[in-house]
Amino acid sequence: MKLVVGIGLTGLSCIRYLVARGEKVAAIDSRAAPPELDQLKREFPEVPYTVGGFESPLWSQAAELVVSPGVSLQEPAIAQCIRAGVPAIGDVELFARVVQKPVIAITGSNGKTTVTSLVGKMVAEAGFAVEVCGNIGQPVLTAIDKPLPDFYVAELSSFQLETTDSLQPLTAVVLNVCQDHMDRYDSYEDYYQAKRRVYHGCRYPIVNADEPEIWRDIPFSQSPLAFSLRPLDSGFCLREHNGEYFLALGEQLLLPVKEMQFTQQYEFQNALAALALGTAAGLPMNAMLETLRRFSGLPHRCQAVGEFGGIRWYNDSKGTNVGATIAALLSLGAAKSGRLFLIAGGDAKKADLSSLLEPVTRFADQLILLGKDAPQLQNLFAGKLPIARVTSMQEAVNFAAHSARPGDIVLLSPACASMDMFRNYAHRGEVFVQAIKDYFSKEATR
Ligand code: UMA
Repeated sequence: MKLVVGIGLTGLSCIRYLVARGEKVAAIDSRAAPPELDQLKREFPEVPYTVGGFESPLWSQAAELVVSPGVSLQEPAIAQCIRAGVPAIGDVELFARVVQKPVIAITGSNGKTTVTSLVGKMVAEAGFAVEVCGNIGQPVLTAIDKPLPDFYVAELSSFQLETTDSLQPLTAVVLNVCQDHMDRYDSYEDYYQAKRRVYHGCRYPIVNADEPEIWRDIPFSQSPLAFSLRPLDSGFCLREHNGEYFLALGEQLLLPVKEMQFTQQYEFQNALAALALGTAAGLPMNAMLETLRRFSGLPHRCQAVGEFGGIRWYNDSKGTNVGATIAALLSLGAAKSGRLFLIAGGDAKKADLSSLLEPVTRFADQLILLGKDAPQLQNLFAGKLPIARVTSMQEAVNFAAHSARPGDIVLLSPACASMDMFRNYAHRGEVFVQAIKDYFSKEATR
């Protein structure tokens, strides 16, 4: 019997996939009410399951574990099975074993959803059929049961890569690495090594020339194609010409950055990485550049909510780690004229938050803290800038709306995961936007 660990999006997709192929399956989840339990009961009443803990006789009956990304392989029950010789794989490994079309694989600490989405659009613009899948939201095993595309574009998290051995992507990238998920890894090195697994068996590796420590010692079979924010002799880069910045391939200027809706360095990095991946996949340059001209970014990623009460509000709920929040601060902070109010906090996933100190004190004028790790942030910034502690998003927005003046900016960029207070980062972003609207609609009727 195959034991599917986790009854969320991934777990359900694994059960569907395995049952359809005649496998004997059981499921387990430590949560009392995992999100897809009702669906599991409706669709597969014959599948045995345990919820509300990992105590179960199912472990001893398992010939293989299929572990969801949200569950650590170090869970004692799982570790014990692995020690007893029971293989533990993930949904991406099942996908990798049967996938019939080239996979473009994207990982990194930040920007991976944007790059995945961009490359998906480039493939479509070039006239090919594409399935965009993985960490971005559609499980890979849901994608594999759809009509066969020409390419799969897969966003892969370090958790998914940990349980994957046979992927062999056509082209793959680790965009960048900063501290994240330290609640799941024993060290930064372990996290880093998990990310690098994306290059296993990869035909055309794409590398970030500005972070050579990620890939320098990997014995690639093909020399990698690089991207960089500095000029490169070959590879995709940012180049200045007559006072204007261009995306370029070596010396060849491709696109003035002003023709894109991207304005920030980290966004240019995403554009360059997408060009490199698309080139490795054989996409025509024109289609890729046209996609870059049109792409207007993703929701919850430093997204302008609008101007309310003369204050500009930004939703960067997807800023779930330190690197993302620093990028948001650099981008908005550098251009600000008034003050910047930063709403932060949530589950810091045991990350070292100290690298926030310099950019936050440089760009933010007021901190508004909420969530599980607000005390940790408060300790870090005590005496450095004014801090307000709140217990809900509405309270955070009310405080900002009361204290900010026309011309100021309010940025939600938590540097933390959302699950301590919200379903996910999208839910947190929606609650933020709704709280702004509620506050200002009440103001209007006053
Ligand atoms: N959980 C338990 N006990 C269990 C199983 C899960 O407590 O027995 C908890 C986990 O700790 C986690 C949550 O439940 O907090 C969800 O875990 P899951 O593995 O069931 O998640 P899925 O619903 O299958 O969603 C996963 C990805 N989530 C995670 O890796 C946490 C989704 O990425 C992804 O879109 C989906 O598979 C399809 O591939 C989301 C995410 O937050 C966006 N990813 C992290 C990130 O981007 O930082 C890695």
